[in-house]
Amino acid sequence: MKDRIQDANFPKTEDGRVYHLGIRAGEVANRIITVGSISRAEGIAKMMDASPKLFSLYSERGFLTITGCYKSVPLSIVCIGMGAPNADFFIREVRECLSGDMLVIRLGSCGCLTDLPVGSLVLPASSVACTRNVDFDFASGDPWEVPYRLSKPISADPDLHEALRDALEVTRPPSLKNLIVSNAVNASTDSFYSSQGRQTSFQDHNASLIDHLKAAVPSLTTLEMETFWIFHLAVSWGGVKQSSLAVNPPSSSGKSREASEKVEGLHSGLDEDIPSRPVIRAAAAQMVFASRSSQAFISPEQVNELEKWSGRGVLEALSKFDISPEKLHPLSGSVWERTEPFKALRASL
Ligand code: R1P
Ligand code: URA
Repeated sequence: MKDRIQDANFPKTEDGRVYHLGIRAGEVANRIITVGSISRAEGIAKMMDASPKLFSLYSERGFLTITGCYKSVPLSIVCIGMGAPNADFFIREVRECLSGDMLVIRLGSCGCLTDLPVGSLVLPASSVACTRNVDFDFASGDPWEVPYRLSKPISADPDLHEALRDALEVTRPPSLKNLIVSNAVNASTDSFYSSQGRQTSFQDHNASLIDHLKAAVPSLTTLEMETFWIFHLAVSWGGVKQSSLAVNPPSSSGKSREASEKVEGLHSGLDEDIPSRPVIRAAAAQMVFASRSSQAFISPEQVNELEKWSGRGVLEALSKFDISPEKLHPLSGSVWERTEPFKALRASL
C-alpha cells in the first residue's frame, strides 16, 4: 500500500480512490460487464470504440477496470477474478464511485449439470448459493449437521435478462449453432471443488451433493462462483444517496475538488436531485465450459468464438438498455468526457 488512506469505514485515498479496485468517480460507467479473466476482459475491450482512448487501471489487488465507449455509449469492463469476496468488493466499490443507475452483466464460465453440450450459453433467471457448512465436522463426519447449505433463490433483473437474451440472438454469428437457455437456475458456490461436488483428496462429504442439489432446486442447470452474490447485492441495495461523491467529484487533473464546487455537465448528477432512487440491475450469461454429466471440457478454439459472440452480445445489450439522463453519472470529469459525441453534446448545451 503506497497511498495514505482516509476513513476506516469506507477506505479511500485522498483523491477518492476506493481501496481495492483503485478507481474513483468518473472512471467507471453506469453500464458494466464483469468477467473473471483478464484475457476475456481484454478481448471485449478490443470491440470498444477507438475514441476516447480506453481508460485502463490494474489495481494492486488484481482488479482490472477498463472504461471507454461502445457505439458512443459509456461502458466499463471490470475483471474481478474469482469468488464471492471479489464480487462483493466489485459491487460495493463500483457503487461508491457511481452516481445514478448501475447495470451489471456478468459474463463468466460455468459447469453444467444437465446434458447441454459445452459451448452452450445459459442465462440464469435466478441463482441460489450453495456453501460449505463450516460447522460440519469434515474430518470425522457429523450426524448433527449437513455438510452443505443452500440459500433461497434471487432473481436476475427481468428486463436486463430479457434484453441480454435478445441481444445474444441478434449477434449470433451464422456459423454458430450453440444453444441459448434462458429459463435456467444457477447455483453459485464457495469452492470450485467441494461445493461443486468434485472429488479430490479432501474429505468433502460431497459424493451425493449434485444429486441432492438437482432434487432440491427445480431447473438447476449451472454451477459457478459469483452470480448469486451479484444478484443478491443488486436487489438488496436501497438506492441510498452517496454523500462522498459530493466531496470527491471526478477530476481530470487528478486532484480532489472542494466540497462546495458544483459538478457541471449534462445534469448535476448528485443523487439528492433525483426524484426516484437509483437502482442496481444485474443479469448474467454463463458459458458452459465443463459438462458435469459427460465430463467434456471446452476447447480453446470454442472458447475463442464463444467469448467473441457473447462479449459482443453483452456490449449490445448494455449499450441499448435505457437509462434516463438524470440517472447517468455526470459527464464532467469522467474519462468518457473526451469523446466526439459528448463534446458536441456539451457544446450544444
Ligand atoms: C472457476 O474456474 C471460475 O470460473 C467461473 C467461476 O465462477 C469461477 O470464477 O467464472 P469466470 O470464468 O468468470 O472466472
Ligand atoms: N466454472 C466453475 O465454477 N465451475 C466449472 O465447472 C466450470 C467453470
